[in-house]
Amino acid sequence: MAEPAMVVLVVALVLGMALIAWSLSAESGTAHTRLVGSRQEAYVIVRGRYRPGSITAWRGIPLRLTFVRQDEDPCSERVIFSGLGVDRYLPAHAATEVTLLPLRTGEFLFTCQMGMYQGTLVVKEPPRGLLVARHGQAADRRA
Ligand SMILES: [Cu+2]
Repeated sequence: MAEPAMVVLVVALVLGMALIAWSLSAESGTAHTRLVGSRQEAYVIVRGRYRPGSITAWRGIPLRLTFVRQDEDPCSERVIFSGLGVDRYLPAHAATEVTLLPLRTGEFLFTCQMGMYQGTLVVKEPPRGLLVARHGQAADRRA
């Protein structure tokens, strides 16, 4: 094979693999919550599964998860965090906010009522410099 053709082939292969890796991470990847004022928030798309499938959050900061249900599968009409005592109805084609205060670090499974849709909430200790007020009060970022 001529050298330029080889280069084109290698570049195409690398781009193809990068594209596959990117689409896989977008499909079932991990997301971290965003700090917005005194809370942290994240969005979860409910369509055939939960996307992202894993959400990392800080302990001790009120957390708002917005579930955007884009399917009509009866399977997905509830989301249950059995370890956190949360069980919510998710209307189809609507966004439903679930607010909770993660007080313990660890991994908390969230599922549909039959356990076919599965996601994980990973609660971590916030880093130094991130002041965490107790009892769901405002959290503040310190320099
Ligand atoms: Cu289900």
